[in-house]
Amino acid sequence: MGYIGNGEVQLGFMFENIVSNMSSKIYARYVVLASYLLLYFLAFCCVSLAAEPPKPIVNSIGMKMTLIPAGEFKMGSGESAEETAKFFNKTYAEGVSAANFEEEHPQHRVRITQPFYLGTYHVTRGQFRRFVKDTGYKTDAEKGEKLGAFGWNLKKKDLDFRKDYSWRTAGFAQTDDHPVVNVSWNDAVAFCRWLSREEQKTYRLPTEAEWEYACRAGTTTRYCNGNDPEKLAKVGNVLDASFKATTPDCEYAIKASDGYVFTAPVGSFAPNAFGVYDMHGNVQGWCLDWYGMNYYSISPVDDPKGPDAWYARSLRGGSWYLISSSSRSAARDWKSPDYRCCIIGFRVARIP
Ligand SMILES: [Ca+2]
Repeated sequence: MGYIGNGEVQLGFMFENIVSNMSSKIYARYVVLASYLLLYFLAFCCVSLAAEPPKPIVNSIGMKMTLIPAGEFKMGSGESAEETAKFFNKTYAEGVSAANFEEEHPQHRVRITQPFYLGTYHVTRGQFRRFVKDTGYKTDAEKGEKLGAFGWNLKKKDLDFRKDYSWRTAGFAQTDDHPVVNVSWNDAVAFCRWLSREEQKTYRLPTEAEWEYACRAGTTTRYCNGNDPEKLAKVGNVLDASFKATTPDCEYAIKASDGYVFTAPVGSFAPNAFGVYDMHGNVQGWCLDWYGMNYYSISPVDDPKGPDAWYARSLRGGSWYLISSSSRSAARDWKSPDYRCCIIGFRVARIP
């Protein structure tokens, strides 16, 4: 309609123009709305993909292994040793000093350069039994001059070293789905060697850096689910109200209940963002490294493996028996490679 001059035609033109403009605006709104919906859909897909960790693979002995992507993180505590001591003394009367936490400093950049598989759960008694049955292996608790391990003494209501304690019996009930305990670092390494032979793959203990990276799963807080120790009961089996109910003298337990006094079957709690379970509590896990008190000051950025030698190996993760400051992502511990206790187990890493 290019003609202007006739009123009727002009009105018609105006009407058509208005309708055309309205149609264009409505059309434009639909286009904008559709674009938004598409963007929301794409964003939802991306978030879903990001939030959904890859499904674990299952190895030849039925052990689930979760792929941990390569990446970078800050290793060590984000709060000062003094702040950590102050918080846990004030909240749980833990009676710890800042010196207990200095080895988590300085917080430093670490890069895990290659993806690796990590046991989705701790190695279970059932899996360890298979290794023993297949090889006739005797653990450190079952051989040598000093037989035995630290198990639970029901009368004393405390840990006790006894000759008859080993991975087979720890002084409390365990099924084959519970994490194996009373295994030394030597025993854990023997298990990895056996599994490597069986599958012609490289199985080993995770390094401390790999452990903390997998535990944090992108978080920078005390625990993989925040800073509040009371929320530990959602992600792990720690020193809690269930324990305190049987041992009223225990002053340090969190007030929340995780439902377990001793060990829990593996995978009983919520996983972290990588899809790994029980990184806080249940049992401490052996790491590959020799322990280094001052190692964080000299640690390389790429794939740190700990000092060349010391007399103790690294432990991570806290346990059903330890105070909640010990279950933090940054918390470090160590014991000699032949040490065995009913609060210590392990999980394995596999090089893809
Ligand atoms: Ca507990």
